[in-house]
Amino acid sequence: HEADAHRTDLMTITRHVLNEQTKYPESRGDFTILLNHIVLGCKFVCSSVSKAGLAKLFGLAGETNIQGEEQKKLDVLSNEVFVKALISSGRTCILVSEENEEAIFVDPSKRGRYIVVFDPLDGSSNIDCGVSIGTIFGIYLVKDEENPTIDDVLQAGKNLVAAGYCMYGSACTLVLSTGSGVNGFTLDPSLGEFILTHPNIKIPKKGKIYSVNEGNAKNWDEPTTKFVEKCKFPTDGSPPRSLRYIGSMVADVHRTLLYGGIFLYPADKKSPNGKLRLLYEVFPMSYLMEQAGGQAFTGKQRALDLVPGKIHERSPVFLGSYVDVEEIKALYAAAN
Ligand code: AHM
Ligand code: MG
Repeated sequence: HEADAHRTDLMTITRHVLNEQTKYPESRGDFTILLNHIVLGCKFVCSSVSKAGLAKLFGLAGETNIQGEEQKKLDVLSNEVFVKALISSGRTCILVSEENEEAIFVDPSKRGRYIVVFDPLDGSSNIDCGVSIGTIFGIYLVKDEENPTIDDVLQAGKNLVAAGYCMYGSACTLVLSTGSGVNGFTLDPSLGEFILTHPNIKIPKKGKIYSVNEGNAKNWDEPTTKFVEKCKFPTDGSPPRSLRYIGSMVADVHRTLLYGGIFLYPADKKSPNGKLRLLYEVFPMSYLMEQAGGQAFTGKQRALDLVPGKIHERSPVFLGSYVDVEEIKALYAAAN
C-alpha cells in the first residue's frame, strides 16, 4: 500500500540530495559530502540543545562547572562544531560565521570549491528558556578554487547555490533548497536520520499573520507603520491579522513558510539597516522564500539582488507570502 511504502521506503536527506544531483552529470558528489557535514553539525547542536540543562551547557562562556572545567556557551560550542565539520569535509574554501569577526580561509590541503556562510545558533536570547532556536546557512561556489578571495563571499544572494536552516524546536526540522524548490526533513532521533516529511513546500499566496518586534514601533518609518496599522485595522473589510513573534528568526520564518504571512525586521531610526545580517540571515531566508513562491524585499529592492560590502553587513527585510510582500512594496513605492 501507499502508506506502507512511505513507512518502509525512507527518503533520507542524503538520498534526496543524491537524487537531485543526478540532474547534473558533472556532479562529483562534493555537494552531498558537504551537506552531510552540515547535517552532522545540526545533529550535534540538536542533541546539545535538547540536553542543555542536563549537561549544564547553559550559562555564560567562561563560567566553570562543578568539575572545574570551563564551560562553553552553546553558541560558541555550536560554532566550533560547524567550523570543524565544514573544514574536515574537504569541500570548503571560505567560511563566514556570525561568531567569527573575520572570514576563515581553509588551508589549501583541505580546500574545496564551496563557500559556506552561516549562523550556527541564531536566536540565542531564547536558549535559556527553551524556546526554538536554529542554524541558518547559505552556500556559494568559489570562482577560482586555487585562489579564493573575500570577493567570492561578497556575492549577491541570487548567486547562492543552496540555502537552508535547521530548527531546534518541538521537532528538529531541516529545510533546504538547492535551487529547485524547498523541501523539509525531520530528524528521526531513533534513526539519527533526517527524513523527507515536507516535500516541495509552497508558501500560501497570502497570509493571515504578521510577525514583527512591535516594541520598535516608535522608531519605524512611515511605510512600516502604515503596514502594521493596516494589519490591525484593515480598511478593506478583511479581518485583522494575527500577530505572532517568537524573536527567533528560524522559528518565525518557518511558521511563515508553512502557514503564510509576513515576517519583517524593518529599518528604524535607531538601526537604519535593521538588525539582521545579510549574508547568513537575510540571504538564505530570502532564497528559501523565493524558492517556495514567496518574496523578500528590503524596503528598496529585491533582497537577493543586494551585494554585500562587508561580511557582517545588515539589511532590513520583509519576507513571506507573495501578496503580503506586494503590499509592503506598494507602500514603499508610494512613499518615494
Ligand atoms: P542573534 O543572531 O543575536 O540571535 O539575533 C538575531 C535574532 C533573530 O533570530 C530574530 O529574528 C531577531 O534577532 C530578534 O530581534 P529582536 O529581539 O530585536 O526582536
Ligand atoms: Mg543571528
